[in-house]
Amino acid sequence: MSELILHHYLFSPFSEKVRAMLGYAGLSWQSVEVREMPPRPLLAPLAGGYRKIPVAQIGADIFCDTRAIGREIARLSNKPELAMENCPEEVQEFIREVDLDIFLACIITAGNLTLLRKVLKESGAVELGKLLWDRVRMGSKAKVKANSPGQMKRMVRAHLDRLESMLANQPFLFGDTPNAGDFSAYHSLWFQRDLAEQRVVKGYPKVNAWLDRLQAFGQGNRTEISPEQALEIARSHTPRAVPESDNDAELIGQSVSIAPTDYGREPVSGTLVASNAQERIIVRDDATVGEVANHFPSEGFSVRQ
Ligand SMILES: N[C@@H](CCC(=O)N[C@@H](CS)C(=O)NCC(=O)O)C(=O)O
Repeated sequence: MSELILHHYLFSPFSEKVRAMLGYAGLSWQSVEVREMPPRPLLAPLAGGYRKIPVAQIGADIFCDTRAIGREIARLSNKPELAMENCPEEVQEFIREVDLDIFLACIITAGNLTLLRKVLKESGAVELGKLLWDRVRMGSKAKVKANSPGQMKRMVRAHLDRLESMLANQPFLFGDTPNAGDFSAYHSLWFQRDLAEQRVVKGYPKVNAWLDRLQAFGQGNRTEISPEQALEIARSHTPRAVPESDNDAELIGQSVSIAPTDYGREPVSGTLVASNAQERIIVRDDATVGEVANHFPSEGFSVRQ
């Protein structure tokens, strides 16, 4: 069993990205299911204010954002292609686009009765109402490029056309085996095809076969644990040694806040202990779990003293 604990929920596309990576990586992992929106009082001591899901935990180290999580899965499984920075620049550029603009276009245009019914069945009417309100509020505070519904539908179709041609002569987007780019493109289309059961993906046979191929890897070997157990694991560990820093020299050892720059921009505060091209790490002393380290990708996050 790897020590990786994933804090996630069923309907979260980015959680599905990580579950699929864990399947490809063939890892055993521990699962803590969380609510679809804050407050999440049993995750807060670990996430420290970061509101996005999923979050991964290894002992007292907490990985915020699927890029930071992908790097850990790559390390644990010895599959370097799951870490974005190990992929060619062309793939990294593709990931930047599909993990934000294409993701938002897929999610927003997927909304339909089928999806609402599924969330209603899973969570009940009150939670569904709160969830819709939460997402409207989160959207109103976001700093992302606004596209009209018509533009977003065209973006989804153009994206599907592009994937269909990328898959013309190969089983995965960039060759014979998947890499981080495949998983970044996978989760938004899983939401469209498998959750919302939107028909648009059905018109793309190669994309459908590729989604099936990724799903055939499974989701690794999952064991449920309680949020209290995850907290106890953090409490009984100390953060691991940090890597060399070659960025933010003036901020190392200082009290800083780190926040995503796009949406869900709630900051996490702590002492900056490492900063390099891939990640920034802060250490926090939490009243419930003691010292924990939060890892964030350097790209897509801002740091403030
Ligand atoms: N860049 C983030 C995006 C994560 C994200 O947008 N997650 C969505 C769920 S799929 C989220 O946090 N929604 C708000 C929430 O669940 O509170 C990552 O790669 O992890």
